[in-house]
Amino acid sequence: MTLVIVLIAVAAVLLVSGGVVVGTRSRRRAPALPRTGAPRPGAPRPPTSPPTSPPVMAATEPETSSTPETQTARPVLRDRLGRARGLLAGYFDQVRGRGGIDEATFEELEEALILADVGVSTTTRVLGDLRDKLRDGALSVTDPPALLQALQDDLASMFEGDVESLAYADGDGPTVWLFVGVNGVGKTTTIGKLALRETRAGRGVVLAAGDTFRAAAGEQLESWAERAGARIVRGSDGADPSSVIFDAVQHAASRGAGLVLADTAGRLHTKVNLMDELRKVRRVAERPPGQLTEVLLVLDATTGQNGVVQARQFTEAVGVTGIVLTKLDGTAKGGVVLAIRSELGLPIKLVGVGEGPADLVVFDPVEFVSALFG
Ligand SMILES: Nc1nc2c(ncn2[C@@H]2O[C@H](COP(=O)(O)OP(=O)(O)O)[C@@H](O)[C@H]2O)c(=O)[nH]1
Ligand SMILES: [Mg+2]
Repeated sequence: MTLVIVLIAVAAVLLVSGGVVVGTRSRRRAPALPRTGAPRPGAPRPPTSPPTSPPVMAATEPETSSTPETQTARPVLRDRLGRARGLLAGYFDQVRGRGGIDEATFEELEEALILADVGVSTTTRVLGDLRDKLRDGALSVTDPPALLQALQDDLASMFEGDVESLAYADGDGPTVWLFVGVNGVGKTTTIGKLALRETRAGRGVVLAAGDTFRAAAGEQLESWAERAGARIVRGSDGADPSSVIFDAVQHAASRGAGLVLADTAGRLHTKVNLMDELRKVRRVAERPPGQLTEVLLVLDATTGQNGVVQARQFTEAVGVTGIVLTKLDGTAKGGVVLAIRSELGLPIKLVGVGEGPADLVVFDPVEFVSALFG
């Protein structure tokens, strides 16, 4: 009799877990389950069991206490772009100080934009257009401040038509946002900040710890899950990243969580392997019930033009829907935003301007360009 009761109890525990390796870092903690290797997505799987207990909604409740995480004041872009503005300000002051507009004015502007990492081809094109407009009368300005204003308007207009908001799926399945990018650019941090934003908006969020290459990556994501009150699905170190993402989607679907934020590794043994792995991850993330609506390439603004090269590689491999540009607070090379937009045609969806939980802002081109111009 005792043996029968024990067997029933064990079966109940297995049903509740559904075979998914889950940790929840809500303030009201759900029972932690041991971490094991996750099965590969191709392997035969038991049917997903319906939850036999009410979903743990504590993980997705918006927070009400006054913890540092609840300090949501949006950082002022102008303050955070101090370095980039500082670089340009010297040049712009010089331009403003001139009596009129001549070839030297354009040379100064060219030098400033290239130093700010706008890139040679974008700089040449933008200044070329401005020169043409002046020559054929489409633009009639005679004083340097008006020329600077025209340049500012032209730069902001490069972003016209961009869809900057992140897309949610229409149907029932959980929305999946996949984050890709090389090591150290800020993928995990960005996911953490977004998890906080989305749980606060009332969404059920599941984080998929798809960077199984480094043990620390999973732990880092776990601490963000804890801050955000999101759930997390992890595999064992070195596990197949696709299987972790597969399990996270299943877990979200079975718990009725609307959003999966999928982390990935930025480095494997060779670059070819990474791109192959990411293609596979993408295929798995697209499988129903998951609905992949965003593949976000995270780029570190401090690496400047190198970001343009990375963006080409990732776009060819996995099809990127938008860019998250991080560390704009720490660089004078903020102009790389313009190079990325004009050379790749990809929308910049979010920018990171610090390491804190609120330091992620929706990209606003007009605000951005005017912050650069002083
Ligand atoms: N200053 C600054 N640091 C950032 C930003 N985003 C990420 N970081 C830092 O960059 C480092 C690498 O971030 P991480 O998320 O681990 O990168 P990952 O390897 O792509 O996942 C960490 O020290 C982060 O705190 C940002 O917008 N500004
Ligand atoms: Mg990471």
